[in-house]
Amino acid sequence: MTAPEAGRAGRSPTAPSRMADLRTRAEDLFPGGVNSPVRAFRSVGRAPLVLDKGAGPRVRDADGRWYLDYIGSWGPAILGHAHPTVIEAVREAAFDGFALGATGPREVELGELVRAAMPSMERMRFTSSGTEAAMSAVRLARGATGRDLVVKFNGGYHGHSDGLLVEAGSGVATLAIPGSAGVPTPTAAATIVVPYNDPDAVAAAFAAHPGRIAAIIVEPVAANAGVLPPAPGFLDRLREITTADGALLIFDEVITGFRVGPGGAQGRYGVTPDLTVLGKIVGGGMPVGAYGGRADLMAHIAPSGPVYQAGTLSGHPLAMAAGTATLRLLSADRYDALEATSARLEAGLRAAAAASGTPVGITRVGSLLTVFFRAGAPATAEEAFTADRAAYARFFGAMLDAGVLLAPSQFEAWFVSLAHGEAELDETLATAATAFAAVEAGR
Ligand code: KE4
Repeated sequence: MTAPEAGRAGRSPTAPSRMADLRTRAEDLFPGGVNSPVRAFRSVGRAPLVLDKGAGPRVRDADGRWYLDYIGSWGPAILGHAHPTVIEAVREAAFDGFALGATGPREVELGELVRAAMPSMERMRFTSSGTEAAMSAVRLARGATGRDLVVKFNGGYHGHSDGLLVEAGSGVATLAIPGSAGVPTPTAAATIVVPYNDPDAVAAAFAAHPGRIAAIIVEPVAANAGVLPPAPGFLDRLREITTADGALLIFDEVITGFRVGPGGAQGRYGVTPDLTVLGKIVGGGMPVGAYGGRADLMAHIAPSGPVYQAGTLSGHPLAMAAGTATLRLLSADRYDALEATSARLEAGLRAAAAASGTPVGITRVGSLLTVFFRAGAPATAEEAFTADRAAYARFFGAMLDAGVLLAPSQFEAWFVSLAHGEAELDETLATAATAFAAVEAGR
């Protein structure tokens, strides 16, 4: 697919802005004018974009301006936007009707592809979002172990279910407090929040609550505090600690699944969780989540067992078709290509920042990366949160004005796709050089 011409598509500069009109109407309909908070661009101080089209590595705003895109729908668009093979798969499925309310062949086909890629998912269940999948995996862990407490990491995000929208308590092993209005204190208190990449803090939490923790849920590569790679041996320690205590290890691979390798983070790092949570790429950009793992654990899920979980549109045939078409295109050599592109992007960004004298810490795992506006790469969320958010906002704005769209938050990832080629990287790096200079000019 050739990238369409950047710039405004034949729109007169004096024509009324369709994007402004849509933005106003959206603000009259949705809180913040958005259906998910990060889309509001609040942390970068810009008016949010309204996007009406994606094609390969680019997206178009409602006024016809194209941008080189590194949001990638927050992860799913690993092939680039509107891949023709995926579109055709969804189109073909649509003629068979939409959800028919029973198991269908397309669920079976995608489920077998997922299990072939991640054999630890001996049994699974499709849902309609990552939140639903993570929430269900935690309920299953509690139901299967008979234990109530769950450990998560500071900066880890697993969707917006009450028990996971929490903040760290006063001490390392203390019970959490609500991270959102509307989360009951007793619900939050069933979660313990510890620092990422700190195995001693995890061990302390288990020592303080022996035999009471149902599971650890972890993003094996943290990507919601910006990208934080697991420290060497960290994931292995989590496996050891949970096994020794009789707790379960849940890998939230909503972002890393099919992103950091064909077998996800569990394949990349060789650590096998008891349960895995998926989303994003597994649905090819359609609403799909999944959770699964050891057959003996999944046997607790209704109707086989007493842990209830359900969903009207779970396994939706059009979503299954999009996921299947996407995974079939993600052959192993495609990850080599993503790695080469992403490594060049990282090196180019590092050089551009150095040339402008901008202190940055860049982290990367495969085609996930973050440019932190702080000296040195952070290892924990606490360190990541010291980044200069105002500098990031200036960088974001300079890139956006030059036609390169990054995540509107310092604490998200750049998502590189297979549609980002040499020309796109050249454009990105040339723009970044100017944007870093703008950051310095704004100090
Ligand atoms: P969804 O319910 O948004 O499909 O998935 C929740 C979720 C679960 N686990 C991880 C590791 C996740 O990153 C997410 C959602 N990711 C965010 C961006 N980091 C989605 C963007 C948004 O909230 O709009």
